[in-house]
Amino acid sequence: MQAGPKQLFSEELRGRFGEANRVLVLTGAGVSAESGVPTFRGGGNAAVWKGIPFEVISSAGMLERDLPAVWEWFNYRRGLLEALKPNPAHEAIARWQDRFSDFTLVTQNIDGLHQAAAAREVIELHGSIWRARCVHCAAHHNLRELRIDNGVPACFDCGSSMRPDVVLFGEMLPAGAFERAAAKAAVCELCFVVGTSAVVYPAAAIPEIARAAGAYVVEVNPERTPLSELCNEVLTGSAGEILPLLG
Ligand code: BV8
Ligand code: ZN
Repeated sequence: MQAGPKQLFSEELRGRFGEANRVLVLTGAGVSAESGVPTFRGGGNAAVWKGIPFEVISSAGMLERDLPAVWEWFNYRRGLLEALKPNPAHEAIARWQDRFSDFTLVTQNIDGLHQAAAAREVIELHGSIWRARCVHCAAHHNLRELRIDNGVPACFDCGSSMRPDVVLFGEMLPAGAFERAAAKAAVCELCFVVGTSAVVYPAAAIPEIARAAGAYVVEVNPERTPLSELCNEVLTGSAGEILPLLG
């Protein structure tokens, strides 16, 4: 049944939102959709770039085979992001960090839009498109300051190739990132899963951990996902419209 905005949330969710201390939000590409960032899945679309499916171009294997092509793909996406701004969903989530005494924001996104909306602490499970790192030494470089439009940049410190500081398919997540998110999921009272198709692991395990530990899990997405069944409540619609209504 289609509910108007007033009935969109259950009384149960309103009550829990008003009383919770420990809240965790997991976001995916859909939270940035209303800023103009293309999603990867959903809406029947599968992202393809120059004929290459994104799960291939964004993979550890491609990095080994063709690092210049991987840079070209991320330069293209960084170029699209440059002009984009956070939307009301990012802004609502940033407000929540001051509303709840123990608030954790975990994102699969690499776009930096949560930080642009003034989110202070973000667990970035898949890295950031705004950083490069050296394949050899520990050096990291800020790509907001350093323009890289062509070719493979060399590390300032050791001269080796740099790569985008993102987690590609087949790569491990940054040390400790999943563990920190999982630990918070295991103790949160309320867990929001916003704008993710919930098919990429281990990120999709975060709400599963929360649910198994007894949290109230709420999905915000215009489409159903493999996670929908497990959720206590599914809010069907766009994040930019729904989240500001909560608070
Ligand atoms: C790893 C960065 C260990 C790069 C990305 C089975 C079990 C466990 C793992 C696997 C498995 N099979 C395969 C794996 C491995 C693989 C995986 O999960 N594959 C899946 C696809 C089956 N995982 C990995 O490789 C991970 N590493 O497992 O390490 C290991 C390593 C080596 C050897 C052994 C073990 C690393 C995964 C990291 C991938 N990196 N990003 C880049 O961006 O190019 S993934 C990519 O998908 C995105 O960046 C994003 O981070 C991620 C998830 O996508 P979503 O955010 O969910 O976005 P999506 O487009 O899918 O969905 C958008 C949703 O928004 C839709 O539901 C839509 O309806 C909704 N929406 C639209 N508009 C709105 C909206 N919602 C709200 N409001 C709106 N307005
Ligand atoms: Zn180096």
